[in-house]
Amino acid sequence: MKKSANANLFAALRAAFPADLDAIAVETDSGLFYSWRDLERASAMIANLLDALGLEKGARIAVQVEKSVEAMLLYLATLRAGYVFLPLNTAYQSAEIEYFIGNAEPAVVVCTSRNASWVAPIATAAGTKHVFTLDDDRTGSLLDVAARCSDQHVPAQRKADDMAAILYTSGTTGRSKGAMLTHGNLLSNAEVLKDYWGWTEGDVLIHALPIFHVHGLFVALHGALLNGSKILWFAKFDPKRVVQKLPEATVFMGVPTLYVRLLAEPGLTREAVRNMRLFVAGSAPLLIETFDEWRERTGHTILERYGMSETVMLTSNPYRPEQGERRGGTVGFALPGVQLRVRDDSGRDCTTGEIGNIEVSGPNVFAGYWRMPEKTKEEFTADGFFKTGDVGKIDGRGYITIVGRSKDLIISGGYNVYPAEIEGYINEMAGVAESAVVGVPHPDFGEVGVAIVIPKAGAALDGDAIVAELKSKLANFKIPKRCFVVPELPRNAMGKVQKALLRTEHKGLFAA
Ligand code: MLC
Ligand code: AMP
Repeated sequence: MKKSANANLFAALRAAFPADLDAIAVETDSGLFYSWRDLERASAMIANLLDALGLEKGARIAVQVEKSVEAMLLYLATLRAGYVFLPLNTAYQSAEIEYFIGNAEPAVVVCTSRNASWVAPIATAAGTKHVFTLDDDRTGSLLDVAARCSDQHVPAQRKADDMAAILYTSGTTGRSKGAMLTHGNLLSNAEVLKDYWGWTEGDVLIHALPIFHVHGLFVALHGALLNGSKILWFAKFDPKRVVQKLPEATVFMGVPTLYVRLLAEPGLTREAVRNMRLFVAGSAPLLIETFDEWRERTGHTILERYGMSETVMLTSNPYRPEQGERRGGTVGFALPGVQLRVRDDSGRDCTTGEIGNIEVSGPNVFAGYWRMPEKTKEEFTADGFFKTGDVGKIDGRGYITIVGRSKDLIISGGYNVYPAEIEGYINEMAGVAESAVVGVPHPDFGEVGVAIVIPKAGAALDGDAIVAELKSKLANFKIPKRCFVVPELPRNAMGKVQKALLRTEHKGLFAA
């Protein structure tokens, strides 16, 4: 009987490596060079390490490490061996990590040696059998053990609907949920983007995003790998150094904050971008001012696209002029294979230009939330569309504009911050009666959180002290940039806090 083709995403990425395996695949900002052969061999060695652990199918490999090529190789190795990659933001602190590890029950946890003293006990308590360290200077127990493994490995046979990764996201409500993405979700999206964005021979990608979220881990990385393209790798986004490397690159991807910071660099000139083919922005709304200024400065029109952890990429402005112009303030058209509709709260399709809830379906849409069948059910319509929690409209030419969110979410520098989570922490503090966290405009991060706190009768609270206490508990990007202590919050007739009024009151706090 004919064996069915292997739908393992790694197999597809590997098949796209160039014939010359000694060509440079990755050049890092610290001066290291990795050939395609290096990627092939090192991912095989780590995959063999994982295989030797005798893990069960579907085992999760949770990873909280600094960005490095070795961390990327661990991702590739996890796919290759057929396990499930679970990336965690390096900013997460112990309470956050405890939740993710407790919920996902990973078989393997990989952390930095600096954090091992507190991550390892959390992992052990959750039943994790194997804890490794991996640092961003090519050291750690993971590499020590992998160095003794074979550099030959046949990718595990996987079906398109087998799970490849879990990304934690708060979705529309409540505690973080693990979005289960399959090999098929990721590969179908990567293939569509390869074609839609015109990836071509000779492309070189500047990779300056973190690799624990969709944008850096999937969109940017898969884009380059599936095209056999060289990557100029930045462990951390540094606008000056990115500008210096622009002449060697053709493709750049960033959240809007990266574009704002690049525009502040005098070195960003038409000459610097002379070889560039494509600038992609997404993960948060790109201000029209940034879009316009970029075009004026560089002669390039940023291509804005829209996606989510649960769906990878959903829409994109056109790449080819014959498909239409790239329109600032819009996220373009639904990608090929994606069905996107806008409906009102009663489920009626909105008319052209009418604002409603964005719902989507397609091969890119995730398999559900990890161990939360009820939640998963709630987030899908009866006819199988995923409710994004984003609110938008479609114009007469089919361009989609996101006008807001029905989910109470702040997007700060491309990271999601859930007010309910921050409010929960503030409300537990001594002397606090109640709090509200709202997003306000910020010139660098696009939007940042501001906390408004009511004290209990007789309690004396200090906003700065509240911020300081939050810093000891939560990832830094979630910390409200300001905290006000006030006697009361504005409420409607039902007693519900009117966050819109708070947003209006504080919208000028960080005016540029
Ligand atoms: C850092 N800080 C932030 C922040 N990042 N504050 C608010 N929002 C953020 N995003 C704060 C820190 O708390 C710290 O404050 C100070 O800035 C310096 O920290 P840093 O780590 O040195 O910051 P920096 O390196 O400048 O980081 C900024 C950044 C980073 C923009 C480079 O946030 C980033 O890489 N963002 C990209 C996120 C991303 O990849 N999103 C994609 C999600 S996928 P203090 O007070 O402690 O000093 C997705 C789907 C899709 O959304 O469609 O793509
Ligand atoms: P995440 O859960 O981190 O994947 O974030 C997904 C959310 O980011 C989406 O639901 C949108 O609210 C937002 N988002 C992504 N891209 C864009 C964009 N181009 N414009 C506006 N919002 C965006």
